[in-house]
Amino acid sequence: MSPTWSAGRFQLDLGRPLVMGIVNVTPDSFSDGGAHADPGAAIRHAQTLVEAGADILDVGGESTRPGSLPLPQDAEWARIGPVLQEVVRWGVPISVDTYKPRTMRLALDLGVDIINDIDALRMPGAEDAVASSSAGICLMHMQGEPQTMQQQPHYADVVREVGDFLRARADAMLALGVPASRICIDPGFGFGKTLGHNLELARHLDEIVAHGYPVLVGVSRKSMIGGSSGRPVQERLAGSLAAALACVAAGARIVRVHDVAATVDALKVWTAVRG
Ligand code: HH2
Repeated sequence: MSPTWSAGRFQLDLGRPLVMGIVNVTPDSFSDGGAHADPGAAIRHAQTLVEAGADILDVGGESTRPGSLPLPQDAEWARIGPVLQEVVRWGVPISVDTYKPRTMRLALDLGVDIINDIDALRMPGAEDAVASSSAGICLMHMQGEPQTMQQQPHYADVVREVGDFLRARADAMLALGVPASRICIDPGFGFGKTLGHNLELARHLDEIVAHGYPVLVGVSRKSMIGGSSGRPVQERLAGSLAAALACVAAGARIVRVHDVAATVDALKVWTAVRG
């Protein structure tokens, strides 16, 4: 039987890798800031991602790129609330990319299926906001916080430390009564990590997979793609596909991407070749 991820209204079959399409309702995201900043544009973009084959939509209202400042909760909600209200009716699993407990609660009240938290539910009130729901939970590793995380990332053993952190955060959720079937983990590529750390994590992703939770990865257009290919942010599609496939080959089950159509094609071919 293939593994599944319990996510609100959905039992997501992880027998094939799933594509999570990014909907950034932001003026300043690192690769598509301003492209879908108003609700109408974001909803149209979300529609194109669904048509391109996205299995999940991940809606976010705050850029957490290196150096970014936190956004007040009400401003975040003003951006994403109208978008969520519409997309939640489409019959597609909806994820919300937030670390703010109040945003989590409002989104869950609207019926979203997944809380995707770059802070792994560490903000006071975040665990409680999601524990009693039925939402899927993505726990991501980040060293430090976005404003300063790239200044001096440091690890003695990045793979072990990231794995231990994710394990501890998952254990904390289990202790609150959250079933393991709702939890997925993410090493957090680019969040408090040098190029060397990111590559080390990608190379040893099987050790994160071995913790037993579905693994989600977000490598799309990130600096590790630029660092390995020498390409600027708008020319990182080929590199992003290569990294996504390498992660899937190592056992990642969900890839969070900007370029859904190309990723869906790449995964279809990869799956067909693999047999
Ligand atoms: N990366 C970003 C945001 N959210 N969530 C998970 N689970 N994993 C990731 O790797 C991840 C994430 C950053 O990418 P993006 O949303 O495109 O950029 P920005 O933060 O500038 O909006």
